Amino acid sequence: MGKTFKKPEALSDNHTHYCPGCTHGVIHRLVAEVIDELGIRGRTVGIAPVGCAVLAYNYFTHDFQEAAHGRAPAMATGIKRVRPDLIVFTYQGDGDLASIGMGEIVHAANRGEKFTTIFVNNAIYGMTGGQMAPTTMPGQRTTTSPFGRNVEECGMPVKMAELLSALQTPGYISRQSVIKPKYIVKAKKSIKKAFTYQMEGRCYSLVELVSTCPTNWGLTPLESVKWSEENLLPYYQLGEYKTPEEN
Ligand SMILES: Cc1ncc(C[n+]2csc(CCOP(=O)(O)OP(=O)(O)O)c2C)c(N)n1
Ligand code: SF4
Repeated sequence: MGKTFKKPEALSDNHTHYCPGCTHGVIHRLVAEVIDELGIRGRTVGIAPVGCAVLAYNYFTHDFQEAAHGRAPAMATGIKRVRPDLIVFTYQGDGDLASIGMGEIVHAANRGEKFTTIFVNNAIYGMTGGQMAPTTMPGQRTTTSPFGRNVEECGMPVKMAELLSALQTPGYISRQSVIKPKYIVKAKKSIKKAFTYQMEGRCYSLVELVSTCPTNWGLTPLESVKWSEENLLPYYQLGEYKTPEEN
């Protein structure tokens, strides 16, 4: 009997190190499916972040580089400028991209660097044990905000898709989610669009993906989906925030 469901060629056979209910694996699969469908595996380079996805290079069968914390956009800029024929993407968490790497991502997007960013927003620092991130929700308890995020002291959570889409330089900026199948279908379409714009040499592209971190949220995988849908999605509204056609 033929296989009806198989692993994309862009994904390796390695066993995952991600926690049960973590959406990093779902996002890896979506990226790999898009790479297969676009036929670009032989010329794709991913840039791994510092964060739980630091080991992303173990899961993809195309080339990968590792960047210092938050510096993936600088590495992607260098690779893409030297080899514009390559398809380059950074894979970054919210601690990596919106905290230590905030300057890097804003300037790369503003320069209109022609690579793609996959931005995983799980509202917390996962790898280091659950500290508050720029994206942590008001009142959300973390190891560094044990009484909940205090917006008087820390401000409101940073909305990266909105912030980057305010730049005048043409780009593709979208926010999707991967917590349920109905969101995953749209997320994949957006990731494919982002890579396609890059293939056409059009613009910088970023897809933010509202995710989960059951381990550091202290919830079960199912509770995490519910918490994400009830607390993150009303604040981090899904949709396409900027398209190159609008510019
Ligand atoms: C220069 C530097 N500062 C701090 C750290 C510690 N550190 C490692 S991962 C991380 C945060 C990761 O969080 P996020 O980017 O949200 O990814 P997640 O683990 O949630 O996927 C931090 C602060 C580091 N490795 N290097
Ligand atoms: S700590 Fe959180 S982000 Fe990291 S693998 Fe576990 S669930 Fe995923």
